[in-house]
Amino acid sequence: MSAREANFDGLIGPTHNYAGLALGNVASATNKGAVSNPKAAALQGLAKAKAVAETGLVQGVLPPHPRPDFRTLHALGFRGSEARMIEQAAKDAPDILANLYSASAMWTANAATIAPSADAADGRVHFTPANLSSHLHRSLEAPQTARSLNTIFADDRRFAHHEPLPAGAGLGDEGAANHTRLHVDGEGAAHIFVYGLDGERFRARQARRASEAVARLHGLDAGRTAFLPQSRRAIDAGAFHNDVVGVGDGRVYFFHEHSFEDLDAARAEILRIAPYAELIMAPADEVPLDDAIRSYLFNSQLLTPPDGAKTLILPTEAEENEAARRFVEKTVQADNSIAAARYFNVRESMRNGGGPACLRLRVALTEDEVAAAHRGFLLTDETYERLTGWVERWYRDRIAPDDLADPALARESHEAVEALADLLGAPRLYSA
Ligand code: SUG
Repeated sequence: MSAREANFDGLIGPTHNYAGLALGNVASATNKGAVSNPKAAALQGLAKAKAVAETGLVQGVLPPHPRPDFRTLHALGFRGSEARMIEQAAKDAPDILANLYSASAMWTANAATIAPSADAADGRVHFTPANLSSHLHRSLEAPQTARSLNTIFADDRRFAHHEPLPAGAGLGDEGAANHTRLHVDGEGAAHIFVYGLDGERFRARQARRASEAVARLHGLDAGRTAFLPQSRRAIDAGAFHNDVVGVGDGRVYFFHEHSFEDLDAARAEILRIAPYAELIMAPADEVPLDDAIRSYLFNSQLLTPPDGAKTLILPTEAEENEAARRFVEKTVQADNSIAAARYFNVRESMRNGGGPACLRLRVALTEDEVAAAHRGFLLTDETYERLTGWVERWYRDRIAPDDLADPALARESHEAVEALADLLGAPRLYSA
């Protein structure tokens, strides 16, 4: 039975804010201290997910994580009532508190790496949550990500869940954002893992050894798996994950000329493991690397809806950038597999460096596997209405940096996710 791509979007959490936590992420640094709008953020994300669902593709959501993370506050020695812990952390370690408040679990392209059942040696869908060890705020995500994935994909005859890799400098794993699967019917799928090389300004976040471990765990065919270095230049320009400079779907890989350290070697390697690959490259003289990163042109979703018209789902920032917009127009008109482009406003997430592709985790599933997934997490018209109602009920429309010291924000954010667990039909989601 052939698998179809399902997208699980991160439901943006009620504490979404701009704390400038991510090194090498230009948008995060630029917007540090700005006032966020969590309500708008969540509604923007849901509207994008709904539009994808309406193309006929299976669409799900991954829930926000409880924030602030009281377990970690406790582990760091803060004691007393929750209000007291917040007050103390705001005074003694506001930087730590900001990390514990981050809604970064929204960027589910970093939640895990997935292998569809057709590609895994044991015929199950494999999941490895990312350890996200490069940043404190992101390293806190793995336990809840594992809980959420286990809740949604519970049937162990069909779904195999691995532990996140051990955290450490040589094993940083940032999940599917650095992994692309290419395939055509009747041929084995190819897996491209892109790892980072430290630049002069910024350090790499994805380690080669981590990608290799994930490929081993998932039982991928070594003859159809490639490990390619991302260019230092791209990392230094702000491409902290490879999905900022490239995206693939089916036979197509759409990428920037400066995304790989060695372009010719990368091209040859992709064509070796996927001889059918259609490589669509943006030359730097048409789209300078800085424009590609500022506009998030490549942080688009490349979708094949049931009608077959391969479509780019881009952020409005790419429409506003002349070089990016022109290249999109040219690509859609050219004789290639990309047939259409649509722009979406996910500006609140973009201001923290997360575009349409960051907000979704792709899980290719057969119909039986979709049927075995927890229904509550699939986005139907009904769940969309309930989720937007939940956001309207619980979310603030502004969070300024000082608000993180407000125990009321901590309390209402926790109450919100507890209510969500019930709404999704998974009351043990945060405790299982
Ligand atoms: O890890 N931003 C995220 C953005 C992740 C985007 N994901 C992909 N490219 N797949 C990050 O850099 C900013 C949070 C803050 O600054 O508060 C942040 O973590």
